[in-house]
Amino acid sequence: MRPTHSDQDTIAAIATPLGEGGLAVLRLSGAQALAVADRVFRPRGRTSSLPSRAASHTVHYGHVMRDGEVLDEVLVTVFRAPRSFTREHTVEISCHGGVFLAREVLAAVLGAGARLAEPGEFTRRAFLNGRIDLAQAEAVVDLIHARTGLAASAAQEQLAGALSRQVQVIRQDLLTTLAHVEAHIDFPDEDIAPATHRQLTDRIDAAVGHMDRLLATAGDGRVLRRGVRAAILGRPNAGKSSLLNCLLGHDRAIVSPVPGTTRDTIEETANVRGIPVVFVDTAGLRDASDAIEVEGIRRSRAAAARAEILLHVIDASEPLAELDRQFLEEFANRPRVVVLNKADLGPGVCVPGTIGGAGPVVSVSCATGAGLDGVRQAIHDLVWSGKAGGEMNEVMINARHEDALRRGREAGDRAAGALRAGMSLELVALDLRVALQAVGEIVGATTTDDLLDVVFSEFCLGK
Ligand SMILES: Nc1nc2c(ncn2[C@@H]2O[C@H](COP(=O)(O)OP(=O)(O)OP(=O)(O)O)[C@@H](O)[C@H]2O)c(=O)[nH]1
Ligand SMILES: [Mg+2]
Repeated sequence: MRPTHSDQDTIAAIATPLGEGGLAVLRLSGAQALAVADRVFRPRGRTSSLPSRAASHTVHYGHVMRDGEVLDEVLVTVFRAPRSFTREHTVEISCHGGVFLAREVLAAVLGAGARLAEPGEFTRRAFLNGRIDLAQAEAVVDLIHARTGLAASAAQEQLAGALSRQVQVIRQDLLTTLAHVEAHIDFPDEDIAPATHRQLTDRIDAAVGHMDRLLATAGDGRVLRRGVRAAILGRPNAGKSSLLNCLLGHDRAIVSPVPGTTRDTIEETANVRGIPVVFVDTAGLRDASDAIEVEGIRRSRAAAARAEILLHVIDASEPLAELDRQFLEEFANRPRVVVLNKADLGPGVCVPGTIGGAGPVVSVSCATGAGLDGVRQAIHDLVWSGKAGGEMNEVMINARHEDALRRGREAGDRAAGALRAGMSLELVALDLRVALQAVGEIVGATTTDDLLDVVFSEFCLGK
């Protein structure tokens, strides 16, 4: 949401999650942050002082007061502009946790002249004041939402400017080319020398190639941000729920020797070698007569349709059933891991060599835990197989960047085509400007309020 108030206001919010924590941190930012803090804070002890008299990056012990009463015992940290996240005067008040107390301290601060911050408004100010660019602002959200170490480190790279630097290289190539093209438009009598002409098209091609390499990271970015869905399928009693529990490391689904135990789908996320994987346990697939089971089976087929990866669980202690053959064929072209379960019951009737089709086949025992690492490895390999590696690995674009890059790439391609075809330089310049505009949106060099609203609406309060 767009701040309905001015960007000049001094804003405050609780920056820690509301709940029964040991501490809560309240953040205050704006031109009046020190004055507002002065009004609620009474320093205690010789080394503490009022925020307005404090040096930057110092911590002060004292009390938050309201109506002459001590509200809480706190530590106040002072950051003087421009040496803060927002580049404004910033005060952080660490008070005791608990929903009630933190809210009381916030109320005191609001009563002293600050207004409640909108979601993402601190980060929005950091962007507006040139502290970070838009891609870095988005990385703050990614970092907060990261569910695995790998996702967090990718977000950290983006926050540190890895994506922004690549985007700047692309923009620089486009800008230099545009400057050349415009110079020739201004002097229409001079023909572009063949060597210069080649240089210009080469440079646009380089920018387009660079955009392609960034676009290729979109899939990886989606994996790390949203995770992948893996549906666990198979006949009743094959051990699907047991596999889910083993992969999660705790008993989430009910396991029983009665076929048809799981009737609804169960979802839960686990960290598989750095990839957030949403495992979906489903009802066993068979020709059921009971109406609830029929509905359960319909849901498991739907879960399979929505999943990026299928884990087909087969009870290897029994001969391969007709239905398993059917599934093996039906899902042959999907990214799939065939899990031969119950390996502890002996060599098994059904062994890896007998399973036709592509894709990994792993023997496991959910009873003993043997082979589970093989399942994790197979999932990992399916997700990352054939993906761009090397330096690009740390840069993973999101859906907004992807959209901007597609538009930028198209326009860049048109510009190169027009230049090669000897079309009017005005047309070339026009497409270069469109490309620049699109690529600039990624870092916020070219923005609109609407765009900022979309980006910052993802944020929670206090960020
Ligand atoms: N010996 C052995 N038994 C297993 C293994 N995995 C599962 N079981 C047993 O097989 C039975 C069925 O397991 P579940 O995990 O409930 O099977 P399911 O595929 O979820 O079954 P439905 O929900 O009914 O479709 C239970 O009695 C489990 O204890 C295994 O690796 N070895
Ligand atoms: Mg089950």
